[in-house]
Formats: sequence, C-alpha cells, structure tokens
Amino acid sequence: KDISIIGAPSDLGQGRRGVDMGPSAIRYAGIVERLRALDYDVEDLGDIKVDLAGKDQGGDGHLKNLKEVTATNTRLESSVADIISNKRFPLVLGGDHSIAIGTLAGVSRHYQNLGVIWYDAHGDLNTAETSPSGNIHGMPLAVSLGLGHPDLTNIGGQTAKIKPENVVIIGARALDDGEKELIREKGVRVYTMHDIDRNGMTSTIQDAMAYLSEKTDGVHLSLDLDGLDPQDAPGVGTPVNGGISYRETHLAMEMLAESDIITSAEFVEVNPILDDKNKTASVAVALVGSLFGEKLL
Ligand code: DIR
Ligand code: MN
Ligand code: MN
Ligand code: MN
Repeated sequence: KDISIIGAPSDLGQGRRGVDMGPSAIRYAGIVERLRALDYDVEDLGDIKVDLAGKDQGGDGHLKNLKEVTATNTRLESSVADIISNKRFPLVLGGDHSIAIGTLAGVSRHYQNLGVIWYDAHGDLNTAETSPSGNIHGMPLAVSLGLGHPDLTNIGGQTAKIKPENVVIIGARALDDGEKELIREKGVRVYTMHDIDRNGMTSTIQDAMAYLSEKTDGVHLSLDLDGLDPQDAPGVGTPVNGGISYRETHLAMEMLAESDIITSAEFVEVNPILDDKNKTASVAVALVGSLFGEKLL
C-alpha cells in the first residue's frame, strides 16, 4: 500500500474556528513519520485550497457557507479521485466533517458498491430541512446518499455516491429527530453507544465487517474524533459525553487492519485550539498507526 496524505483545512462546515488547523496539528503529531516507520511509501500532498476568509459572509442560515463548502469539496473530490487513479491509498486530514462530501465523491468514482464506516457521536444525516444548526458538517452522510442541496449532491457527478445499506455508523449518541427518521426509512445500520456497551467493540466491529464485506468492493473509514469520549479526545468542536474509549477505538482500528478491508480513510474534526497540548491530534496519529497495522508486540 502506498499512501497519499491530503489535508482539507476547512472550518466552514461548523461555527467555531480552529478546526482548519487540524491538518497541521496532525502533521505536527507525526503522521508521516509514523507511517514511514511501518515501511509504507508515504507522500504528503499538502493541503487543498480553502476560502477561509469567505466564512460567514452572508448566505443562507440553513446551509452555512454553502458556496465555500461546495468549492472546497469540489477541489477535494478531484484530488482524492486522482490519488486512487494513481493506485495509492487516500488518507484525508480534516478539517470539519463537511469535507467528507468531497472525499466520498472522489472515492466513490472508483467503486460500484462502496461501503462506509462512519465513526462518530453524530449521524451527520441532516439536510437543510432537518438541521438544527445549518452547519454542513452535520450533513455529509446525507449528501453522500444523494439527499440535500444539489450544489452538494452534484459534486463529482452522479447524485448518490453510496447506498444506505452499505453504511454503518459506530458510536452514535447524539442523533437529531430528522436523522432518526432517515435511519429508519433508509435502513442505515447504526451501532449506538448502547449497542457497543452491551456487545463490546470486538463483536461490534466483527458484525460491521461481516455486514459490509458481503456486498461492497471497498470500504471507506470516516473517523470523526468526537466519536471518542471527550476525555480521550478533547480537541473537538461538538464533544458528547459517554463516547468510545481510546483503547476500544484502537481495537477497532487493529481489527480493521487485520482484515485489511479499508481502502480509503479520513480523520476529521481535530481542533487544536480546543485541545489539550495537541492530545487529540496525537490520538488521531496513534489510531492511524493501528489502522495501518502497527502492532503492540
Ligand atoms: C448536529 C451536530 N447534529 C448538527 N452535528 C455534528 O448540527 O447537525 N456532527 N456535530 O459531527
Ligand atoms: Mn428559517
Ligand atoms: Mn461528524
Ligand atoms: Mn461528530
């Protein structure tokens, strides 16, 4: 596996500043060195251009920064698609989770039946109609399913990039009413914190992998650091108590590495301004290590 890292330094999908520095924080925590130590061929392509100055300069409160988010994801879509065309593994660093719109648009060009693991406290299944905030970082999974504003769903061509039956959400504990409805209507598989508490992470990941591997030709991991408990990952804009532990998340990454099913990945929502001495970026790098096969012994 040859890995290409691309940063998407966007804070346009949510209200706080600082998450645009996520890619820098993750690089500072040593992501390139960590992967090279595992003997991968790693290239860092730097960051895509993001119009940070355009943030909150008017527009629609139901879809904040729509124009800028669209432009950002249009650029990211083509970078990610190119990386896969070059037979390399795209590893995308956020930025807030709105960048998953571009990542998934780019990745899905190369797959007929892309599976998605959405590791997150949230569902990110809102549309302008259901969103309580108007923040697009709460919408990328819906957009990728073809639901939402056409400027977003049309990025990279065809509207629906993924199928609802090819998606699993892991770690959910803060779902909005509209998201719950959509989950039932579309049959998206969700492993809530309750499920993880009951069955443990081992069985959760085994079940998710069995469910996805039957019918998919690739699996994208979209890991929102707020899926973890805020004690372990404090540097996020929308922390929710009662999350997945540091060690459980490593176990999940290690199991994914063993099965070798992940074909693209992104790590998002690291906000160094809200962090405790870059702890959350360091967690992200350690998780990347496990995802790429780092062993304890
Ligand atoms: C909330 C928060 N569901 C929203 N979403 C977040 O604004 O749509 N997603 N924080 O990661
Ligand atoms: Mn209104
Ligand atoms: Mn998210
Ligand atoms: Mn989240």
